[in-house]
Amino acid sequence: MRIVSTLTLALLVATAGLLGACGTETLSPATACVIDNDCERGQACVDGLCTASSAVSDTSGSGDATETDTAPVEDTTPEDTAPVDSGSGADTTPVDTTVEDTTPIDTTPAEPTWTFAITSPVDRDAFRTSSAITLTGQLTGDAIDFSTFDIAVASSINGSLGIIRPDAAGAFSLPLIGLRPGRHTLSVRAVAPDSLERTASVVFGVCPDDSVIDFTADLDPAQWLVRGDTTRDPGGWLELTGLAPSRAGSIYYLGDTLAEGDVEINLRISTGACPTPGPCSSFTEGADGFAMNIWSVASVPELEGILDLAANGGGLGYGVSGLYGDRVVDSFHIEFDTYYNRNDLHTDPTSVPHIGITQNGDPENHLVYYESASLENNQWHDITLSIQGARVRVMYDGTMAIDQDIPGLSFKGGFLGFSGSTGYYYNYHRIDDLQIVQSCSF
Ligand SMILES: [Ca+2]
Ligand SMILES: [Ca+2]
Ligand SMILES: [Ca+2]
Repeated sequence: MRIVSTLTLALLVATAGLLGACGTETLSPATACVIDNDCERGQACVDGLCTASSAVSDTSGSGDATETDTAPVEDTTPEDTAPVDSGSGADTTPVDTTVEDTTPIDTTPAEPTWTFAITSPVDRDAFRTSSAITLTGQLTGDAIDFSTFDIAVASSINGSLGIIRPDAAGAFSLPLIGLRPGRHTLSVRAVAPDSLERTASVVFGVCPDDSVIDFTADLDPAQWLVRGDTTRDPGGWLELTGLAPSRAGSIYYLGDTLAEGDVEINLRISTGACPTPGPCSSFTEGADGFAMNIWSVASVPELEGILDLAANGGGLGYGVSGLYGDRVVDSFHIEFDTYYNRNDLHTDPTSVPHIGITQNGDPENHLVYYESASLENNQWHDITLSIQGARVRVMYDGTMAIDQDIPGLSFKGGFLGFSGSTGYYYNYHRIDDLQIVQSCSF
């Protein structure tokens, strides 16, 4: 039985035809009314009787209609539900389940209120296996004590690298020890005490260290081509000439050739008049100097053919072109020249001992040079040669001695070795700790 509106007036009996005009409901007596609120939902008070509102203007009394709409809906709900519940229990179960299923959709996973970032390494960094590599990062969030967070670090190559804790302000760091060579994806997972977590990753490379040849062992004839007066000194370095006039010698590494393109080569050099490298009181005019040469030739016999032609003395064991010959060859030279040639076959650009860059077997054409009076002091000097495209850099005892583009330079690689010579004047000419650094980039 439908509940009649609260305003109770005398019931008037209406005709069945009038009820039909009221619309959607089953037959029931028309209700007397004064205002719309006296009527049921969907009805309006017309001429003292509740009448279906579709029969009257929708625009009338919208504020009132809202109230009348709301109340009956609440009223009718239990009435509609009750018969279903009582009629068939089996039917009600799926109805309830459907409603409950929709509830979990609202519980989306909670997002941490904090963030974090890896600050080092950065993507595409490249390291050597001997490099000190440290992971650093920072958690960020308002008024959060991060000291109880866990930071789990793992590498795609090494696996787990440990779990650390940041400081209260969220900073964390972890030395990455023992990373194996290769391309590492470092995954970092930050987990809060409430188990909410975030992850970040960085990709970088680790290259194997390039071995240093320290000449402590006897030279393997299969690995080294040794010519002239060059020997391995029992002290553990190469001696190119020995302390005597008119000497010449060279040594070339046959184990591998240098690739075309960028390269870095480290070595130590020493030239002077004392038999033991280091401080030397007997400083006199010495000569001539030595050079590191890289010849772009296809075979050892071809290399030997060039060396057969190479001029000694002022030619430092590599002069085959220009004033020293007509051999056409692609080669790169860095010379450590301690004798000022002038009005000889060629004239040096300076009277001071110098580090010079030349190419193609021509000792006269100094593309760039650096004067160094200390070059001949018998002490060890650290040399780093770096070629990147046409850019040539030479570090001399940690000082940037040469840093210059050489127009047209295109390093072709090839057989690497050293040559030295003496003349009327002479010196020891020593090489040690040779390291050829392969490119490392990711
Ligand atoms: Ca050594
Ligand atoms: Ca020179
Ligand atoms: Ca010279």
